[in-house]
Amino acid sequence: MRDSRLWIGTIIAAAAAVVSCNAALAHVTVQPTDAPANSYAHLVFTVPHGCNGSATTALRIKLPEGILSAKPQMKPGWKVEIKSRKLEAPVQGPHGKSITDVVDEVAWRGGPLPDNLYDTFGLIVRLPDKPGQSLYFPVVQECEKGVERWIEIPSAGQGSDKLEAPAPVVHLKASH
Ligand SMILES: [Cu+2]
Repeated sequence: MRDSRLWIGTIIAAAAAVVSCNAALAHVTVQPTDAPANSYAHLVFTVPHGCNGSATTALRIKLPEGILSAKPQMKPGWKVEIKSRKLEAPVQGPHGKSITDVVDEVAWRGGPLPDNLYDTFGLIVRLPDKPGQSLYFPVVQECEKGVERWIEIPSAGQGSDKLEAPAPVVHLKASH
């Protein structure tokens, strides 16, 4: 009894997700969703569809506070832009050197990536030493026609699954 109700709930939730996502398969997401704090992580952002059927021509990712180094993947057919910002005060980096500037935003421009194909965009980052913290990576997807903003951040106690266009998120685990 309980199982069948759960199952129906899942179907309703899935149907709602499809509607709120313009009949899309999925959102722009990041893998892994959990990673050890204070470590290097290879993040992979997946773009599963265009903007309402229109091909993707750019993916811009805003990096959250606390990431001291970031390196985007080189992708044939895409130009990479790296915008940095100055820190208010220098901080000590992982290798003991002083860091004054960090990557603020990364953008890949090119493609176009057709709506019926997917692609992935990689980023190697140094994750902050903040176990338990959730790091949100707001993403703007630009298309030949239109734009999708994956920038919603859930309020406390709310799940990302309730949002129409959630920002990809990485949860920091205790480091070993
Ligand atoms: Cu979607």
